[in-house]
Amino acid sequence: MGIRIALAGNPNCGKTTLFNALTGSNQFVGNWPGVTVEYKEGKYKSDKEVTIVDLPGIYSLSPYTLEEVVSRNYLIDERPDAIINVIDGTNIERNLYLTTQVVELGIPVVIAINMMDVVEKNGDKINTKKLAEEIGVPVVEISALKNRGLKEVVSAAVAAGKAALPQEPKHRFNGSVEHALAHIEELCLHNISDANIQRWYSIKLFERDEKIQEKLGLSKDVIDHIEQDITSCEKEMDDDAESIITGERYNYIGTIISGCVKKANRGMTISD
Ligand code: GDP
Ligand code: K
Ligand code: MG
Repeated sequence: MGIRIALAGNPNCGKTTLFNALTGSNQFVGNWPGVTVEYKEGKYKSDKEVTIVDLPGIYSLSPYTLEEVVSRNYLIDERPDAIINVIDGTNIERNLYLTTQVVELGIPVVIAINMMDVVEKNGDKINTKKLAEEIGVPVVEISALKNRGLKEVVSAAVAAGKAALPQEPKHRFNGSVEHALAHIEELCLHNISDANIQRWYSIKLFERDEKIQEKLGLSKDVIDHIEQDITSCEKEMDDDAESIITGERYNYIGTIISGCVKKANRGMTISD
């Protein structure tokens, strides 16, 4: 049985370099249906049962760019067996914003911290063991350019994909948000076929994501009902729904970074 692994990450984190190193000349390159965004798929050089997909670079799973729409549709509709979330190790804080969202999809995730050659040259230290514990996914240090850690990261992703355990995000939002999310799930997400993705959908509905409202075919009645949950949370937290979610993600990332990343000459904190 074949395993499908998707590479997801910010633009310029090294996804295509990793994809080329893993697949060599075993590549198929085309366009995503209906759009001019490039589609790349290939077989893993060392095991033809493993298919790798290079997703367009994205900063979030919100629908603001064509790349974000293409990448998230692939992840939620095609449900790859595992995701390798490629992170630029010189820019972990910014890259983790996407990570906090990717782990909510319910698909097994492995983090590949790329550009480790540069990280080491800079003298920065990343506590990968602690990072793995905090986020709840395996973390592998790699350098796609220098061919380092590539076997390890694919092995970890194949193992995660075969185990097929639903990815459980460790992060929880403020109680008021969680209350609204639970209500939204109860209202309209209990019947979707893949239960593991309920949480991700509930967060998107909380953010008033119209593409997701449409995709789920929600009635006006249900949308109005959800709106009540959202507005009461917004009143309580005195902020708009999207800003609440974004702000809480950044707070969470801040605590992770201060415990796991130490930049040379700059003490314990990171500011890019
Ligand atoms: P993508 O946008 O995520 O597909 O990123 P690319 O694969 O196009 O890489 C962006 C840039 O980073 C290119 O100049 C790569 O050569 C470089 N790059 C990728 N991986 C590494 C790495 O491990 N170390 C170093 N030093 N550079 C890398
Ligand atoms: K690029
Ligand atoms: Mg690329």
